[in-house]
Amino acid sequence: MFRILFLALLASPLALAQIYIDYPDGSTYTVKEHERVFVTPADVYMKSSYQDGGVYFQRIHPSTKRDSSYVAPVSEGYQVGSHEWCLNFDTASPYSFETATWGRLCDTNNDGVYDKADSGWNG
Ligand SMILES: [Ca+2]
Repeated sequence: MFRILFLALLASPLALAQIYIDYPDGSTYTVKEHERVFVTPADVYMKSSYQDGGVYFQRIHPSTKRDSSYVAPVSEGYQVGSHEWCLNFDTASPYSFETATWGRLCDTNNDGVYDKADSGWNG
């Protein structure tokens, strides 16, 4: 199980596409601006050093942050990679791991649409 941690980012914003995390339980979290996400199977600690030479490690716990409401994509219910899933996938949704999966399994000629020209088409 990977732990997802959030820390405030002090650098300037880099911009960009909205990033969100899909959890196995179906919940999601949309990463806010200035947040950093660390995904690791290991325990993570924050180190504090004191002037007297003391060093203190404080364990950072996995994030429990979730978006307030989760809306299941319309393609949910079809087996990932199936003809129906490929057809019903919302290609206008924010880029995600699912989008990458759709591109790999459905849009095999990488033209942005799933149709007869793709090798997995069986409609
Ligand atoms: Ca295609």
